[in-house]
Amino acid sequence: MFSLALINEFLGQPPNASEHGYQIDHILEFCHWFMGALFVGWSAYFIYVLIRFRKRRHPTADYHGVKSGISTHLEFSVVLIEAVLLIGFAIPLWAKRVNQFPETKDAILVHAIGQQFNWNFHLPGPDGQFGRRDVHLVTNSNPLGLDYNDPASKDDIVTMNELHVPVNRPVIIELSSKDVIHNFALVHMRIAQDAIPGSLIPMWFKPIKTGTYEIICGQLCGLGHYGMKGTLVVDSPADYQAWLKERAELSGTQAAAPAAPKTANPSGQPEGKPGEPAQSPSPSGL
Ligand SMILES: [Cu+2]
Repeated sequence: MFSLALINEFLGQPPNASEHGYQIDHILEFCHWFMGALFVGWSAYFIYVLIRFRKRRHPTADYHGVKSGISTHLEFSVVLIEAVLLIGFAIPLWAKRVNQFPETKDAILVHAIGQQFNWNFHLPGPDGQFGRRDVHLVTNSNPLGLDYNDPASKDDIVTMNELHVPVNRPVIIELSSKDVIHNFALVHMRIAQDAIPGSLIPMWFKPIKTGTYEIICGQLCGLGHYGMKGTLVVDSPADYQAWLKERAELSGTQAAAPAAPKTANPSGQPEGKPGEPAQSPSPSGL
């Protein structure tokens, strides 16, 4: 098992920090070893054929070829192993990730909204309710269009490129985008998901190690794509509470300043759907 783990490290995979990540790593390890064996096997066979059927030894071509069925058996075995990997391991693992979500009462709920070229995070604050968002309220200082006249918004926490979560608690992220397709990738958590304008896509993971990890955009989304990075901080429960308190105080002062004028929005949608393009603040990560 130890030597198996080495191939992931050798190929540059950062250490896993999520509960389910070990399952992903095992599949990756097996695939890497299997592909390595295929590479060595096919390469050796190629060299053997080059020597065995060289022109000097066979000045005239043999139009009947080799009659042995060994290559058919070999190819069938490869197809069989690949089918077992896909149907027996990869699809069930994927299905578990997308079908078996944790109870929302046990989980940390976060909205993540991609935009060229930043990740915005919206947390519901102590009341557990996400405030109303409206695309018409989007400004440079209010990138999510949070409606501060909505009582549920008062304690909401909005951050850019920085997300804190507590260790050993499931985190459910509802993902969307304000402009183009991005990809919210947490490599250390072994999880990635496209953020698509007009869609709200859930994903989840459970961090098991405290630390600071990178959030990247895994989808080429424009000229500043390379700079679309954020930080995921997995805190101890006490540190997480301290961060929440600090952010809640900050957002309280933001909410107190009536920066957002009330606009006519008869639809009263609970959340601004990010389908319409909104003006983006200048990219800070560049
Ligand atoms: Cu992006």
